[in-house]
Amino acid sequence: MKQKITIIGVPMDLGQMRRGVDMGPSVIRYAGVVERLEALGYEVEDRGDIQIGRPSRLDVKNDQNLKDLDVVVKANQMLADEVMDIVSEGAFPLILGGDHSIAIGSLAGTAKDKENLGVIWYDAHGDLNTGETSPSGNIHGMPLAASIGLGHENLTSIGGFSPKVKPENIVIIGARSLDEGERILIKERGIHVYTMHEIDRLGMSKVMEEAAEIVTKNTDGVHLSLDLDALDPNDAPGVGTPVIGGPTYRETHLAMEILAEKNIITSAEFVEVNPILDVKNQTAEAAVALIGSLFGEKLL
Ligand code: HAR
Ligand code: MN
Ligand code: MN
Ligand code: MN
Repeated sequence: MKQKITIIGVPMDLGQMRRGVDMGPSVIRYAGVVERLEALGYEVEDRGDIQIGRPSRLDVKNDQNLKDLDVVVKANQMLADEVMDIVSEGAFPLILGGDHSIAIGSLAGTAKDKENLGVIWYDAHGDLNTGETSPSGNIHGMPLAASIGLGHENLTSIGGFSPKVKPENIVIIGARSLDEGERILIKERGIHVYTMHEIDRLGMSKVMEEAAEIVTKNTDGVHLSLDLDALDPNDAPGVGTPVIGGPTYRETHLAMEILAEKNIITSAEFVEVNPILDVKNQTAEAAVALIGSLFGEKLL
């Protein structure tokens, strides 16, 4: 029997400043995520969306360089509870974003019952800022820092425990835009990073082999956090912070296929799809195709 997959949507767009990414869960559904997984023989439950307490105004609250902190915290706490419940039912949590600030709740939920969670962070960015180091105050640039216990206490304490992951169990893949504070942190904490340089040099296949080994060493589960802005903007234009020179759709497919073969992923999220910025739902369709590959879809 295949493990049941439970989908939860998080229509969050307050972790950054470009409106529209709150529609991500909805367009990923329209691109056929449930049907795609059912065609692979999975039982799929869609729990619908977390209710974000969206402020009716569009002016931003910004204390301590943490924009809309309270709403982001509240939504992440709800997500953490929901993910814990999914895990307790024995299902695979598949989380649809929403901006990347929701990874704080995803990781709180998936790390709760685990000794050591491994994390694959597939992203153009490091998301290792805190209010002190962030150039933007956007919380979607901070979830990985919060998950290793750094930053504002309201962010680090989501789920009622901290840290969620140890730096040595994290692998960032696809990085090509890192801020100064993030670079220092990566070196200080020994976070593994495969930048575009390593992907160019070693090839995606070797990078994924090495990454899989790192995240499974001394861990009892692996979360995949896939930010669609990791992909080259030619292949995934519908994102708020595109950075040129990323892995292609094909290379990312290969990455997902390797993870499927190794059968190591125990929870996953696909974030940052923004239909307002997209071209004919291409980015949502890419997300669904990648989800298919992650769950073992093959041509023959
Ligand atoms: N590093 C920059 C910041 O903190 C940009 C972050 C962009 N983040 C995301 N998530 N899209 O990866 O503001
Ligand atoms: Mn239940
Ligand atoms: Mn990100
Ligand atoms: Mn990113």
